[in-house]
Amino acid sequence: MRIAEIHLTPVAIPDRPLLNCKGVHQPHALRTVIEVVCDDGTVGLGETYGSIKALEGLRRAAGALIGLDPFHLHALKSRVVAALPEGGGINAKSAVADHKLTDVVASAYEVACLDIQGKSLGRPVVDLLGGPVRASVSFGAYLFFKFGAHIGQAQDEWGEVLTPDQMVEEARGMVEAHGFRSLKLKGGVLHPDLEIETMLKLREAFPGHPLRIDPNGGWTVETAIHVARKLENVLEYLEDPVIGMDRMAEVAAATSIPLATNMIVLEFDQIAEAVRKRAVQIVLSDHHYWGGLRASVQLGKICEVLGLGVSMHSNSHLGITLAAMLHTAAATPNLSFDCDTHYPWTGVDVIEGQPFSFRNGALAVPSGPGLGVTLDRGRLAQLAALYEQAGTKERDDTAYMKQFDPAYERRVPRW
Ligand code: GKR
Ligand code: MG
Repeated sequence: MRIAEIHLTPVAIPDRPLLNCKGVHQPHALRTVIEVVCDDGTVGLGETYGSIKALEGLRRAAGALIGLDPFHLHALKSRVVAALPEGGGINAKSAVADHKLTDVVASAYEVACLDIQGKSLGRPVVDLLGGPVRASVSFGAYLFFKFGAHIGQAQDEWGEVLTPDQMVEEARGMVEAHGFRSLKLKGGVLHPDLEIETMLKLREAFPGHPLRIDPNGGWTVETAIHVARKLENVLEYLEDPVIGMDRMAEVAAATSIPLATNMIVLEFDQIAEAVRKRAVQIVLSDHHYWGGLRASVQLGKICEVLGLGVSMHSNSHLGITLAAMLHTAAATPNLSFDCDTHYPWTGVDVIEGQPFSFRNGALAVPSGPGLGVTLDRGRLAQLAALYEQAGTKERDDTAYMKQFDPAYERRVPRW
């Protein structure tokens, strides 16, 4: 069995005006849907970022993968590395952390190859990762402050969320609709004292629900320590309060709240320094940039050995990514926190049938062969057409924020 063709389809997903420390989500989030077709007709699916750099990297590596045995995943990685000799970072200039292009590209194709392997063996991907340690995976509510509407559009069903009380209502909506337990607030948006008040109100409204806040490095060390003192017995973990290993270590030394990250430990090479400096206690895995599903499971093992916890990061995504996250989470024994997902904000999908529906905040691991999801060509065509119409080719939350507020400036840290 050999790879015969690769099809890459950039798509746009309607998104809400969700706020973070760098600005606001644009009307569309971008993704790329990957189809790897083998000479026997088996098709493997993948999904990754939709930025120009991701797309170009995927395109350039595609030619090098024709003829590859989809079971030969080490060869896949070396072919990708050889096809992209300059490697380079993948994220837009306005992002606050960067990922290696070669890891992102290899990961996207690895997922598709694992889908092919599973389909040809008649086994779910989780069985290729060591088999499931859990039949379902729990997710948390991803709470965002938000504007009520995109520029020129009517208010969306969530309305404006810019105060602590409005955030409690957003959380209530998420919990009632999906049964989530953990509640994660995207912070770094309002003044830190208002975000402290928000967390305290969430604690009051949802006793017993694990709470987290993630300002994406939007705070100074001083602010982060102030927030941590106020929320000492409130948070399950504090995610990326500050940017940089040394600053994280300073905050970690000043609080008993575990610090989590998807911004300072993004690669295997960074784990040793983080441990030496006691900068983080929990690493968020994400197969899109850690190098794939197998690498994410390996990350879990390394964290276990080093006494670090593991949680799972998310960006805006579709059901192919969600299926890949489910198989990975199910095969990571020490993933002991509810995973992040933006899926409830997404509202559309490219897979056949009903979109994934959370039950008590959890999703069953798909049991069909491979990833267990099938591409709906009609839906793919619609979102591909939207990509062409939308005209957005890069995520830039800061530029879009400037359209709401021309005086807005990107400042990390802001508070
Ligand atoms: O979607 O605004 C967002 C998030 O801030 C996202 O870009 C981050 O990558 O969810 C992420 C995080 O946990 O840092
Ligand atoms: Mg984060």
